[in-house]
Amino acid sequence: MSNIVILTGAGISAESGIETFRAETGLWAQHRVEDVATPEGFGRNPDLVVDFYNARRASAASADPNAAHVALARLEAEHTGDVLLVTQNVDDLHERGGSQNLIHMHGALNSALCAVCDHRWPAPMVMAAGDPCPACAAPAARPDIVWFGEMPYQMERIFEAISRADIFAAIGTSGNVYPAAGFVAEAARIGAQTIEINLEPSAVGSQFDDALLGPATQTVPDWVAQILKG
Ligand code: BJW
Repeated sequence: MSNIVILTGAGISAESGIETFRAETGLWAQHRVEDVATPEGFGRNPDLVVDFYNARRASAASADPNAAHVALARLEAEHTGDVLLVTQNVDDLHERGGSQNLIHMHGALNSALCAVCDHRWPAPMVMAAGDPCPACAAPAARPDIVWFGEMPYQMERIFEAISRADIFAAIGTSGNVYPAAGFVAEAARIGAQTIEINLEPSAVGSQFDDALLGPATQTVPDWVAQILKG
């Protein structure tokens, strides 16, 4: 009975039509990171940041989970050990694909956060900067997203799961953003088998034991079938 921790990134949602960040024509080629994905950018121009996430929320709502999302839900349902899915993605395609044991370490588009009292509530499709918080009434609504310089969510729970992992897989992530890019080193340190599933080797690709290269909608169902066969 093996315990599995899976890290996913933008590449798993690419074939659902959601843009990745670091592709040649990806989100970071269209927007300055400092403007839309830092607390300082939000402080300077909250409308710009809220509009960026409103557009991404609309894009996610019109996308459907693909065969890779569904395969990971099947793994969670059928595998006899623990399966924890840690996603850097802010879309909800894993949930809609059927995954339940899931951590959104970089936040979620469908959640709003009060910058004053930390209350969370379901984000409307179109947020406005300065929407009032339903708990404390401060005009301080912000997207519930982890920007650069902020602490990713549920790190203790993630590292605890990695400390018990027999298998660690990273799917569709470029290995450029920490602490997520450091999970493979931690998993290797405790002796887990590590595998990278991606179109091409990532920035930390050399740290994995194995690689499965190709589009996630093909490689992930194949990998899941192999694990479930035992
Ligand atoms: C396919 C495919 C297909 C495509 N099939 N594959 C040095 C060490 C440690 C930390 C730092 C450091 N220097 C600076 C830092 C801090 C900083 C950081 O990492 N900066 C780097 C730029 C160096 N990190 C932070 O600030 C984080 N907080 C933090 O560190 O707090 C302190 C702390 C330390 C230690 C422990 C705990 C806490 C916060 C990071 C927040 C990231 N935020 C963003 C934006 C917000 C969310 C959003 O708007 O969606 O999150 S940045 C962006 O990058 C987004 C993503 O989640 C993240 C990762 O991107 P991802 O998913 O990898 O996408 P891409 O586009 O890069 O790659 C796609 C991949 O898919 C590619 O490999 C393709 O090949 C592949 N692919 N099609 C299979 N069909």
